[in-house]
Amino acid sequence: MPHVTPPATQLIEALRGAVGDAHVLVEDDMRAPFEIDWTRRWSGRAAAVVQPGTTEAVAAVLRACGDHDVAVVPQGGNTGLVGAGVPRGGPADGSERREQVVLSMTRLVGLDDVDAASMQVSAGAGVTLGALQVHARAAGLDAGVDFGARDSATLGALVACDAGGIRALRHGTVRARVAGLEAVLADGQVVRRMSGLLKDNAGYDLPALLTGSEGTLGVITRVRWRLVPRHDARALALIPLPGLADAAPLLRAVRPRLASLDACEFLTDDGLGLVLEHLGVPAPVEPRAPAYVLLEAAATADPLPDLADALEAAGIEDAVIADDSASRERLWRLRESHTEAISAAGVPHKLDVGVPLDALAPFCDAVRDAMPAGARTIVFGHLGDGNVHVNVLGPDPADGSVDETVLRLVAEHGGTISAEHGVGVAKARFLHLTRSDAEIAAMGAIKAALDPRGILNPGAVISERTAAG
Ligand code: 2HG
Ligand code: ZN
Repeated sequence: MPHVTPPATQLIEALRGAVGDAHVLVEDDMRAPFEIDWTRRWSGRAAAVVQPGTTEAVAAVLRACGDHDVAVVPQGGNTGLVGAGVPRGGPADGSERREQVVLSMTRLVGLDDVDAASMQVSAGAGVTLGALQVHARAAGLDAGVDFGARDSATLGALVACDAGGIRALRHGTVRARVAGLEAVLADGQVVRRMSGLLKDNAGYDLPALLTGSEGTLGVITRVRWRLVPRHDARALALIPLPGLADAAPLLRAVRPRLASLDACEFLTDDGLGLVLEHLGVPAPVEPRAPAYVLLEAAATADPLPDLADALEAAGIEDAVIADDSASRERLWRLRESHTEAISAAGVPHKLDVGVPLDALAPFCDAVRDAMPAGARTIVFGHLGDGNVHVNVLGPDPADGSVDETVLRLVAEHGGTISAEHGVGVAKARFLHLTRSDAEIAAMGAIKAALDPRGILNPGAVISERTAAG
């Protein structure tokens, strides 16, 4: 009888041919860290994890997966929170049940010299945000994007989900940082626009299309990153407020008077309490208040006088001011540890949403009121962007009604179901709540044109199954 190689073995052999034996992980314990997300809410089984070291190897992986009709899940630092970077776990997420391969991009770490004249740099998709920041600062510039997971999150993934973070109110989301991209399409073709020309309107803007496409239209391999001026002089204020409703008027009063405003975040005492307990540190202010705003100003010269003037004009009398780096870090740690403190308390329902600034407080109240008895609802986020992180502890993580209730409230308040983490598989079936049928149909047409076999990150962003109504 002739010997027939089983399809799974053929796939593994093809992948080994594409990236080299050492970079195809097939053993359970080797694959495991790539198969579950940070929240522990999303997980699934992959036939293999492949770690290409070049763009050509990425192209070879996509061709091999296409030949074997295997789905490809691109992954960066695996810090995503919407299930877009780990294999699909089961039919509940609406994805097709076929073999999946995790395409880990962390070996693509080339980082070119900074071009000071254009204020740009070319970087591999696997470079971490933290490494880019260090590199840019050494050249007297900065990355223009920052958030807590900076030392794990990778640039390709940041672009793929159009990440936001704490500096978006000044510099925009990652989209504003993209001067060009290199990416591999589903059929293995490489598209490259890395010249960084500021003015280049020759044809459709493919980098713009791929930005925020969450690995469903192509795999980003390199990024031409637009840097920003470096501002070393910083001053931070933590402002206690009687309620969240006071946060929007505060921002409105401060913003026109403070050109150096670099970050504007909000938190509530529920979240702060959890963080203080988790870190075992004292409260930054006594008496505690129901809500807080963190305002940071950054410039080349000390921005503290401007910050103080702006606060005075806004009628703020009590604020904790941090103008040296140790006290600034202490305050920022209280904000940035929210995710970790919440995760230590359980597996949360986690919804990254955006609402117009004036709707932020009423939306947060409505969410709290709508959650089941016994639920612990923690809201915090980026005030300047109307970006709310809703975290709900208590209800079963598999209970989809919590997510649906929150997202319907988002729609009622004129917002978006995804602000900076992406739609992923977590919210694909709710896309229609804040995107019209015409928009979803156009997205589907683009997806079908660029990935006709549907091998790229199936189940993310667009789903066949949508929530009723
Ligand atoms: C943040 O702003 C992150 O800290 C994470 O976007 C938000 O954990 C979250 O809900
Ligand atoms: Zn955030």
